[in-house]
Amino acid sequence: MTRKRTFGLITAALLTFSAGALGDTYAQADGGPSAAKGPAALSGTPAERAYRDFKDHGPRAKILTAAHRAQWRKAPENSVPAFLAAFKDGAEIVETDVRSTKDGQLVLMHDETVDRTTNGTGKVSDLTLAQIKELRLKQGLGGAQAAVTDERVPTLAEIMKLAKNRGLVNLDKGWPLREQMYQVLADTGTVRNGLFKSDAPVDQVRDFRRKHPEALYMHLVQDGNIGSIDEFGDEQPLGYEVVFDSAQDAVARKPVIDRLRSTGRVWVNSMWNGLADHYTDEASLIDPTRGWGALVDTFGATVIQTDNVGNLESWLRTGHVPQQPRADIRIQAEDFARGGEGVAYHDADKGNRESVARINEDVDICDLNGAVAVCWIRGGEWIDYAFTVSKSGTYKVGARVSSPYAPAGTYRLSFDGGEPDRAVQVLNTTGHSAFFDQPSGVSQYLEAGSHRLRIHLDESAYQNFNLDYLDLVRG
Ligand SMILES: [Ca+2]
Ligand SMILES: [Ca+2]
Ligand SMILES: [Ca+2]
Repeated sequence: MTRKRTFGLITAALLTFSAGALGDTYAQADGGPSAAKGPAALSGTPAERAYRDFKDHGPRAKILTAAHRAQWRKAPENSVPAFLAAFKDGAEIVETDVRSTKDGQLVLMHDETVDRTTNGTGKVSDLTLAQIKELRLKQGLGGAQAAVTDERVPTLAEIMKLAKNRGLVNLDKGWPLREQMYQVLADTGTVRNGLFKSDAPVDQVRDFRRKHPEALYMHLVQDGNIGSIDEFGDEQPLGYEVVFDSAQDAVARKPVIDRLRSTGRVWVNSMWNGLADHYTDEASLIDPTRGWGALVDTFGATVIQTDNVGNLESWLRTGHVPQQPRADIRIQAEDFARGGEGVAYHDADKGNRESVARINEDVDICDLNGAVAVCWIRGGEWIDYAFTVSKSGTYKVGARVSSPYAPAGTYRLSFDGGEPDRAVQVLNTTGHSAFFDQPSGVSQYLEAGSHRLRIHLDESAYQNFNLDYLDLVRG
């Protein structure tokens, strides 16, 4: 059973066997790993369907995808192409951040300053719209060494027009500007596309909602303001964004989640550790039951906010997270060969700095929001991997890496004790937790059987990246 986009009578018939009430978990009785997708509302634009789906919180409500700061894996965060890509990749909701310029115009910018994400500097509130429009956005999540693109900072009005037929926009950071935001939605005919959110005092929220009953509103709740659920009384919001740094938090307990689900959507965030304990995107890529599966089955999530729209959508539709790109052989960086220092690896400093795995060995292994990776990579180090080839052939090698630096590092590969191949430059990915697959350009013919691969970190090069895994793809 898929979780998303279920069509047709056969699906509808199967769903009649689904559990109507919440049992011990939120799983439905369809044999699938988790809650099934209800039949999607098929009529209207994607935005109209998202609007109806968001207001549906029944036991068969479709699980919705929210793209955090838009699809920044394909375009700068909070940029026009990142919004287009997020909706195209299947997100029903795109989360964004609204701020006011010096001359009172609403623009999309996560940080208080433009420093991280653009080629400019200064506070948004100290710059006019014209000045901000002069700036260019940086790739991905930005950062000091990220490449500058041709994209510009969008206004809220520009993005709402873009979203009008495509989906919902979650307006984060903008609560103090709510009246002005509402006016932009009214002016652009997109009141049904804007999803307001805050953790403001309940009285303040109630005033806003009574004044604008058409506005979609979701409340952010964690243990510190759990009392707001009672305070809303019979004027419950359409959903709650539930934040719990530990599964032991009161707000994450089943009676609370059951109650929230009975009145609206339960929105949970999987971008990094601490938003929903350790149930993250990266953990989901290793095993969905360590992330999204648990969020749905144990914590009642009916909206998941993610930095991995493509993989979440795939999991919701098929129950699987695809290998991207497809790999014939995947060698996890932390699964290095046995034998210790000087035999299986050379590491620059004694001890395993983060000790996430192989704690008695010197190769440094980190948990980067759920990704288990070799970290603290330094020039002169090398690591061996033993692996088995089942089909002889020529294999192309790629690596899943992360780094906020440019250059990020240089490595060479050698097979079975041979000479190291060409130097491969690791490219900036705009964050330590922003992993991307990067081809190495190295191809190697390998006979079926056992092999050994060594990654050499050039002594003379700047080395500051993290290695999740190496992929071998047969050509
Ligand atoms: Ca070490
Ligand atoms: Ca090291
Ligand atoms: Ca790994």
